[in-house]
Amino acid sequence: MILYGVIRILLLELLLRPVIAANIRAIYLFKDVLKSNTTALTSSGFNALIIFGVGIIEDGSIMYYSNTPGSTDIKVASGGAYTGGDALASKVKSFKAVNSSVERVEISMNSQHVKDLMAKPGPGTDTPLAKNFAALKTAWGLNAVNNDDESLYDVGSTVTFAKMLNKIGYKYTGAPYTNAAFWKSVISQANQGLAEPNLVFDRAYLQCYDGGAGNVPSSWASSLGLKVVPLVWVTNDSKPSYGITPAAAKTKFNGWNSSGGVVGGGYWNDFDIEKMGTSYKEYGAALASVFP
Ligand SMILES: *[C@@H]1O[C@H](CO)[C@@H](O)[C@H](O)[C@H]1NC(C)=O
Ligand SMILES: *[C@@H]1O[C@H](CO)[C@@H](O)[C@H](O)[C@H]1NC(C)=O
Ligand SMILES: *[C@@H]1O[C@H](CO)[C@@H](O)[C@H](O)[C@H]1NC(C)=O
Ligand SMILES: CC(=O)N[C@H]1CO[C@H](CO)[C@@H](O)[C@@H]1O
Repeated sequence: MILYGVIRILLLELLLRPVIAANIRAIYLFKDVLKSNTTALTSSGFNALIIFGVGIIEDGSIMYYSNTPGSTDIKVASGGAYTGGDALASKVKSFKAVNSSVERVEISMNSQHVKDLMAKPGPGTDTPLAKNFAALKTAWGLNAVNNDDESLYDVGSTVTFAKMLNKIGYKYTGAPYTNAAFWKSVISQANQGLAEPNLVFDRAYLQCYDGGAGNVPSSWASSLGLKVVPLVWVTNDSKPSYGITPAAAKTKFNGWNSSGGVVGGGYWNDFDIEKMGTSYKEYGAALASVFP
């Protein structure tokens, strides 16, 4: 009896552990990471931070574009080396410091120059582009590259790029708001023949605000063949009608959780929380209550 009980508990633990560990609590960092509140970001229960505003230029160098008044654009990797400076490197690395809730840091970019560079010089790991991504990964302690493509939608070069990044240790993720057919193709081709934990494309952060306001996470999960992480936009003065309070976010996350097809939730974005003087703690708690 006792042995049976122990085995049952062990089995239950094994069954539940992956589910519990899989809950994602994400926030996009729109504000310059050197200016945002790191203490709040790492102590409010978020386990995934996604740094917005990274981009590739023609020669394969990588930029961190400023979206914050008073900040300047910084070339963070070039010629196969990290060029972003020590302050930025220690800041990004500190996101996963001891006692931080953060387990994963991603950089988010659009598709600029990806198609050209995948054609020439190609996806080799000895190209300037690949070496730059490898150098940035080491300097910042990165886990994944997030594709925020909202215009090009070229399946072939996107899959080639995702596989190149995976060879140098990155996971690949997306931030869809529309064009499910594109994302479905990218996900199935990038992950062909692979299963967890070896997926190349392992997360879809689904925009459920602005152009994606009508998105239904459970339907997207079925279309993509991958559970999704629905995103809402925090209270803001840019497009106020899409902003929601922590209480309203919790209600949305609860509803989506009941319908299935989700593995967590997240927010667009930290800049608005600080600008509007709302609370990281409250937004974090809303997520944690639905996705512990
Ligand atoms: C940053 O966040 C912490 C914890 O939430 C808070 O105590 C602190 O006042 C904030 N700092 C600034 C400059 O807003
Ligand atoms: C981490 O948290 C524990 C418990 O609160 C504390 O004792 C320890 O000093 C913290 N470590 C760091 C590096 O902040
Ligand atoms: C979220 O959905 C799962 C699966 O249906 C369920 O077990 C869990 O209780 C739900 N969470 C909340 C907070 O309702
Ligand atoms: C729905 C919502 O809370 N939107 C807010 C976004 O930010 C502006 C500026 O404070 C508010 O007026 C809106 O109510």
